[in-house]
Amino acid sequence: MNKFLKITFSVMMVMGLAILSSSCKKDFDQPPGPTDANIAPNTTIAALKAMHTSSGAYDIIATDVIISGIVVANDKSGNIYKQLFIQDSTGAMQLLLDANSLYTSYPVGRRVYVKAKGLSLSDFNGTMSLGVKATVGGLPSQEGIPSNLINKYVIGGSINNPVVPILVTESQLTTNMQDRYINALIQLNDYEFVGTDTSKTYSDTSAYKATQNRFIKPCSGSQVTVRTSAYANFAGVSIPNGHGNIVAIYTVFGSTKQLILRDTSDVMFNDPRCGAIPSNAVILLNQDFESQVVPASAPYNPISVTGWTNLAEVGGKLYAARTFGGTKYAEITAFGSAQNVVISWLVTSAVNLNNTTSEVLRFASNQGFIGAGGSTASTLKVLVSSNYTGTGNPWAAGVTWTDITSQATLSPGAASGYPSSFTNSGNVSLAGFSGTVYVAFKYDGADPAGTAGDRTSTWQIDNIVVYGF
Ligand SMILES: [Ca+2]
Repeated sequence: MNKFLKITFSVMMVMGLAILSSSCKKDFDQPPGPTDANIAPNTTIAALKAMHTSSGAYDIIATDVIISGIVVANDKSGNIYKQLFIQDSTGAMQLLLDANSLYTSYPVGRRVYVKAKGLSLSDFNGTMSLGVKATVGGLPSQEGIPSNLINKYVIGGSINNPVVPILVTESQLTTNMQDRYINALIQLNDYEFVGTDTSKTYSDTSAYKATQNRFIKPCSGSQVTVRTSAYANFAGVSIPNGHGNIVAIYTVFGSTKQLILRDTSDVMFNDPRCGAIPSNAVILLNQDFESQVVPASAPYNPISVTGWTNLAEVGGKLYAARTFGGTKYAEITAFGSAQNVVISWLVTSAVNLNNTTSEVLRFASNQGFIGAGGSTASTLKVLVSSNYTGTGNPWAAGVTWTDITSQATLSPGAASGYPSSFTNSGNVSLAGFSGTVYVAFKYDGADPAGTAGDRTSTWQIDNIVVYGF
């Protein structure tokens, strides 16, 4: 048997088995679903997209191009209108069809074949679509395939094909028109809606029916637009306040990355927000400094918390209890000290890591007045010790500290004044430590004569939390 016959024979065997098994499984109450058409796609979606290289152009497909893909999004919720999004292993495409209730014929998971000859490949600000070129108001326009012609170009195949969103990071999503993720069903993990959006609904519920942009962001990183039509049946649903994963169709509008939701079930924001403590966590340390006494004006009190150490190694400056914007915090600065070296320590009370696992440290910091003429070298270090005893000089010989600063996100600082808000550190793992530990915030600054040697940043530290599970 030559190779071709062998393959043909084995394919026939498999087909025979498939027919046998399906005839066994499918009883009279289960009519057979639609099957794939006897059409051979000859072009990948990536290859089709490569035929459109000039943004705004209308490329009429002149040859017998046939693509095939699985429907990943349709008009079921009303957020998508007269469009289908189909995807193969190379890319994704938006089909413009001038008809309503497309989801009844083209459910998510259905394979479709598109005979593209005669259709127009164009883009709207970088998001490509396949439709027909028409003239609207005397100008060329990319329009939907007329409803009476849809069956000529779009042929439905098998249903219930698996649809798995492609897990990506925001940096993988580009605004290049050929980007393989444009029009595709993608997933971004660990996002949440920005705080100002959590009191809103997904879209406009007024009579104006204006499409709305909302914004999601990771705990640290850039935000991404979630764009929702006021005609979506979830336009009036409240934006969720949690954190988690999101599935959406990725589109671009010029240089803007836009996500289009299929439905609210694509937004799996069920975890506590960035900076919030998980509900199942065991709190091992929690200090917000709200019990500190802060006079209306200087002199301010040094931070004083039972079990904590607040000591000046060099320069005589202590962490002070201060308040601004409705919260109290610990503040340290070399500014105005006239000292060549200012080293100060704020050490927490003992943290017992014996009864938990996967411990995490979080805190918030704010850095002001970096000073234009001075050094930008970091003036704050975050340290952990397993052999500090909780009393005495933390800098004493024999006391060892592990520098974990690089694991934390610190306030970027401002040359003059302060950033608009505190910066959350993110999760700093303490899982590598065991027994009883202490966490230290070590300030290392200077304010000598002149400005060249200035290291005068003012650091404000708040909401120091350690938890485990
Ligand atoms: Ca506070």
